[in-house]
Amino acid sequence: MHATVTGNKLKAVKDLREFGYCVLEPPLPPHEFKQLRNRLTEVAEQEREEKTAFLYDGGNQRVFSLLNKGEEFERCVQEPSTLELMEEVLGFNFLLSSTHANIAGPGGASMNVHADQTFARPPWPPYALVANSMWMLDDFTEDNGATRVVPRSHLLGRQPDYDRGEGDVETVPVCGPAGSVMIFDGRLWHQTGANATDRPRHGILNYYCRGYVRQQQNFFAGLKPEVAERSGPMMRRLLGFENYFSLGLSDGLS
Ligand SMILES: O=C(O)CCC(=O)C(=O)O
Repeated sequence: MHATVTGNKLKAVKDLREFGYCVLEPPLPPHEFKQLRNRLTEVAEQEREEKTAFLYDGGNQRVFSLLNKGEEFERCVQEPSTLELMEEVLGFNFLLSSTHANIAGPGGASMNVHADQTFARPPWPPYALVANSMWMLDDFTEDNGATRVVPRSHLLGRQPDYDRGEGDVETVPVCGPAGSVMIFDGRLWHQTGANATDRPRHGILNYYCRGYVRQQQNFFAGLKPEVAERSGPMMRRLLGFENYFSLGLSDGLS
């Protein structure tokens, strides 16, 4: 049994707990989704043309620091239905850890199986420290490199042990129509699939963490000032400009 695409929050929460991931029906209206996808493909192409693109694994491309690259991405990281599910996994006042795109290009290889909380030394606590979301900007299929997961592996509470052959564990592709979003627990074992088609598979990874975990991206150092300046209360909270209990204070004040 695997998680299936759903528009029902209760089922999504149940899938997250049971399988370590859930797949949401497209949360954005079509015109907003189109803007998001267009902007990502435009930025990715520009970085390839300018020779600043981060290319790897025989055809794949990462596009980092999306918040500096278009307001479409600011809206995406704040999409309410995905944030509601993040709160289920990460609790009160979680943060945005990073946002970037992973494009599985034609001929791109699959990635090592891993969980996303590598920074945490074992033993892991019996809950996720981080959680990720994969925004499917194209139909995700087994052939074009849909993210592959090991359902229920979040319950193991550890990284795969390559010395015990767990790098070759069986994974299943998480497929969905363009616009769908997979939310997954930071302990879930997963990998990018190999893209055997002649078209790129575009995905955006909005990655979040508990309010007391260090963010992957240092927004205080790297965010364009105008993005911070125009951000509303939710964005400021996600970026880490608010306190979390006694953490993140300024001159002892929240
Ligand atoms: O692109 C994907 O399908 C997954 C990417 C991933 O696992 C990662 O970036 O850590």
